[in-house]
Amino acid sequence: MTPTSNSTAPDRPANVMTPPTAAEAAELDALYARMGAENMIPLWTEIGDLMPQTPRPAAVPHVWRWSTLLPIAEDAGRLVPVGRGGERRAIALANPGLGGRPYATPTLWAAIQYLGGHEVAPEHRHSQNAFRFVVEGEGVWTVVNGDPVAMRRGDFLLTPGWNFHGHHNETDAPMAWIDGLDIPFVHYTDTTFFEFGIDRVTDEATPPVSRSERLWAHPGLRPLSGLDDTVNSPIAAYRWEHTDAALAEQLALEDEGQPATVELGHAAVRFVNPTTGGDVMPTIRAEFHRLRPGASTATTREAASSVYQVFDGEGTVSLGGTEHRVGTGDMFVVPSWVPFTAQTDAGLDLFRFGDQPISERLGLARTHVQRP
Ligand code: GTQ
Ligand code: FE2
Repeated sequence: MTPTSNSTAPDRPANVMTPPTAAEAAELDALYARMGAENMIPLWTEIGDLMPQTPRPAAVPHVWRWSTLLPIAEDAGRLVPVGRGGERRAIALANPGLGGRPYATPTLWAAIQYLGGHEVAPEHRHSQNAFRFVVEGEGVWTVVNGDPVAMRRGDFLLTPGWNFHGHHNETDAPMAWIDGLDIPFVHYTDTTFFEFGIDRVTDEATPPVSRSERLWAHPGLRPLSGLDDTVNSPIAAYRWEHTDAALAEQLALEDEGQPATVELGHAAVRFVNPTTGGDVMPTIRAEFHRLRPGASTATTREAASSVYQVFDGEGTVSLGGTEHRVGTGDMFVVPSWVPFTAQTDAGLDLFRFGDQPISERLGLARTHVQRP
């Protein structure tokens, strides 16, 4: 390994050095050979890659169309059984910059999961935090720690780490949804544990509302039996009717001249843990954004990565300066520090999740907002 001067640090000034003599060059080569033999690497050959002035993600912006994702999931539904071993018929969105790993970003897994009529995905538990988001369909109950949670369009459902969970489809019709997990982060930190549960789900009842929601999902009301803060939100399902109403009211208040939106024509909410007011889980942030017809967002860069799914409407997103038309179900990735803008003529509802809680908790968060 012979370093060429500054080849990995193009944005730094070149070191001013007198060129080595032939004898010094030979000594240097020998020194680098010794380092290599002793499993040592000098900082000065690596610094441009390890410590650039701003993030240089390997992950790239990328769009996956729902019209591509769903038929592939449907064919997997015909050809691939779901059950113990493979555990889930989930197909990951693999970022083309991440070397063929099933990772949407360096920290986040995003997948489409498919469960045919009357199929059961058996219970298991793992360290990884997970959520589900439903862009269309219903009829599956996810059973989290023995609590059956109905899944319907627009719902955001939590499966925090180490809770047993399985899914069962009570209808004749198949259902697809998206999963988000911190699989890459947990893999990188070597903190993964996994256990099988029973081969079906512990409670096959199909209540419209989970026990968790009956206890926790009343606005502003905390049960006195639950006064200890928990790192994960105790709310198993954030229902679409609440999300939709919250967004609609922000825009209605804006129409009435009240300050309510995050920027003009842009309503937004964050899903939060009611015990802390912070993010729903320690590694994953989730939000819902609504742009009214004709609205556009500021251009934002964050030292964190995000995945979006269009829930409704149509619009144009700009990812690192490249524009993409997106519509219902389409998914896209915004890697760290890539400028992101959204604009819509028809109106656009966006579900978004990201790893911001990690950088924020560790003091690494940075955001740059540029208004036109
Ligand atoms: O539904 O339990 O997409 O464990 C990846 C891992 C879904 C799940 C995924 C999982 C699950
Ligand atoms: Fe799981």
